Amino acid sequence: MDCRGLVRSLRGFTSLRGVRATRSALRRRWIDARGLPARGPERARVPGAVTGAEPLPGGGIVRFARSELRIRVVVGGAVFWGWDGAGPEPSYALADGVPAPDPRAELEPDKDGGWRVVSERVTVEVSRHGAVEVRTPGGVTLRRDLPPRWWEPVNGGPARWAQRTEVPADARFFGLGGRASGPRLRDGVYRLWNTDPGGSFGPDGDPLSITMPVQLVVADAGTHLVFHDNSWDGRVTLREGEEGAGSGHDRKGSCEVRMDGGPLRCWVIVGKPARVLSRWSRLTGAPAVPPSWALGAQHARWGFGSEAEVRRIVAGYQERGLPLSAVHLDIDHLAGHRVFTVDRERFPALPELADELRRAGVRLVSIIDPAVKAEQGYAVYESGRAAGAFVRDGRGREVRGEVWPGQCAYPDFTDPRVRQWWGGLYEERLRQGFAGVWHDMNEPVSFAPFGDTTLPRSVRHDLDGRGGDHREAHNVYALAMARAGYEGLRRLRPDERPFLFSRSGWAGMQRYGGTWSGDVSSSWDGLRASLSLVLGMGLCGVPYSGPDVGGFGGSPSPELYLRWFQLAAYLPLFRTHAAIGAGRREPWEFGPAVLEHARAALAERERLHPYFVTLAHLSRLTGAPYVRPLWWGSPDDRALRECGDAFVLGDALLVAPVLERGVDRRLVRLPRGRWFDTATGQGYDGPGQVLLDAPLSRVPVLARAGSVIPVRGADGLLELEVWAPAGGRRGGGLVVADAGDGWEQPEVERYTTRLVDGWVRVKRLRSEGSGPPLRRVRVRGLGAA
Ligand code: NBV
Repeated sequence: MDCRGLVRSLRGFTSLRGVRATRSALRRRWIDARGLPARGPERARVPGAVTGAEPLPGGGIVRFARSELRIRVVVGGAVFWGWDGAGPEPSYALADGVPAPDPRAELEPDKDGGWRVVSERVTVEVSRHGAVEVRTPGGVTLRRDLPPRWWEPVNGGPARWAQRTEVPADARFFGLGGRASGPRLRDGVYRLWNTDPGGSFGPDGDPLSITMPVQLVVADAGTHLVFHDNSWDGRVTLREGEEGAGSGHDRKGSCEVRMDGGPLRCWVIVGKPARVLSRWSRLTGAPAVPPSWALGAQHARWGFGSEAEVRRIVAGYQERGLPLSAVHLDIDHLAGHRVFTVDRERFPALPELADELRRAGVRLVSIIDPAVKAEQGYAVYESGRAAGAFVRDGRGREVRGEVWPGQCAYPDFTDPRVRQWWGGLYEERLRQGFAGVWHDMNEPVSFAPFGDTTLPRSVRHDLDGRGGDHREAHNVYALAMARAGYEGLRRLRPDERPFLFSRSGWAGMQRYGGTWSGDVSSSWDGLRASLSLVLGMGLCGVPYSGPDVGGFGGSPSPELYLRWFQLAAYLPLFRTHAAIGAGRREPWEFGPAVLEHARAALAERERLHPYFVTLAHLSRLTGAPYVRPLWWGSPDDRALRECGDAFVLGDALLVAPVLERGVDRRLVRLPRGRWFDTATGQGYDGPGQVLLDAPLSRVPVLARAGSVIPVRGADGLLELEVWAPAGGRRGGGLVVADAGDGWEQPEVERYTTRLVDGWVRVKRLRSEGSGPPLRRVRVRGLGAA
């Protein structure tokens, strides 16, 4: 662990808290020993031979000797299939139920005794023994799922299952939630069980707080997303293929998903990355658009400790003319760490402080942990108990865990009544003047010196009326908490978009907000890991995220801090944060040179604010993440698939952060097309690699020729930065102007660009009504002309 400070601050953990955590861990064991009988002997099963089929709208049911497979292509082209009678619902991931079946997709027999469903974008071929192959309309195989296997306990109980899949030899895997070792997921086993990293993690940290059975598979043959809609504990084993260098002996890539229970069902979406993400967001919900202030620079710290310290930090930004849009208060502002309370000695007048900051353009954001101190007389606990809100064991007794406030009870967010109750509690946060919330410790965590740091697996959950236990509810706990918080905020303050981001979550969490890296280590490895997390989450449909700038627990060197700052200035959530006892994170604490370079990064972030607003809205409309891997527009460029040290921000910018110590130049891989170094104006043609200067003062950022980037002009008005298109080519871009923090959906302005006789012609496509005002245009990339 790189964080001596953190260790120092947690020393208490080894004493009283340690004893209590040990007791809690023993209790967990005991509860599970009684609540979850040993599995006993199991019987293995495979589907067996095909026996018949029944067409239904969008597909049908194929029957086998020992199972059946239900296939349905839905409008928009996503394909669902489920074994053993599994349908697409109930599902925590789906936003608005199941889309209608595609009436043109039909189940038909094939010549080998199997069946297939042919649709406009994809063909699903089912073999006689239950292998399922997904092909492009041109007949190229994207994936082949071998017949699944089940292991059923002879004495009843959930069946485990395994599903092995072959993919083309050149395929690369991405996603699976937030993975620190990515963005490209190399050979290995990835667990599906949301887990608190316990204060620090680097690239080896796995699993982390957000695991999702969502993979993006990118190959020459095409890109597809596969989602195993199952929230149980599981493991995904990935093995990349190998090409036989023209010998014809390729080794295919493979993926095996093994789950401890729950349905064997999945969704597959095929197409270009942009299309795949657009369908995925239609299925699981449009990403929430953060209020526009949440796209500015934010500062957090565990351990401000007092109102005076908050004022000191804000004044530090103001005196130096550094923009700051929000300050986040961590658990140290709570009374004894109790959720929905305030420590009145340290924070005697929070609403007044919030008001004062707000007038200076700075919002307050509050941490919210799910665990409620189990203490008589504590209003939140009492009201929760009265509402029957807390999880119980199989014998009906409230289950306790150990977290910051001491012994705690855990709301069952999978119960709609509990979500309603919990959402109402946010009223207190609004009264204190908070403008947004930050959900933490919601994997959920219960401290334990051994075993799992979470609730016993046997505790009961409502699961929206179906009933079940923590084995199924664990991974969706934070998702359901986010729903409770988001819906509560919408009810309480209907005119403003909620700002919520959450450490843990699951597929669909983007409907309620974003996430952040969690406790990434203050090291160069941690810096790399933090980019991997943002890219991976974006590909799973969660576009708003960012790291703790400087890492969570340690004291970054000035250089590391600066490089982190420069990276995060181009990420959706731009927030400095640190643990109690860790080193400083204010830009002025690292010497005058770092301050000036950080100032430049902040100024650029401010200038790009309209671009971030545009990307946030486009994300809502199209599902495309703001931050995308380099292969986003050219998934067939194999070199780009390997590249995890740069990204494209929207369509227009390519950002190449410095992720290594002592570097002042770096290689940058370019996708096809012409790119301008925004610092020098020099143009380069991709695909290929260029060596660019990366002095301490900046990281390389390139603009795509022909692009239109909305920026904030010197007078604060939105203007268009237009990069000259290459001769004979057209360019263009979309702009969505900031319409405040309410629900108004601003118009999408569409621009095209063209080079005509050495002039750049920028055209706005006609819009309905009077349209937005004319925009000032600044052209770059024309050299001296
Ligand atoms: O609330 C304290 C921290 C918080 O600062 C951090 O951002 C979270 O990821 N929290 C974890 C709990 C303590 C972890 C050691």
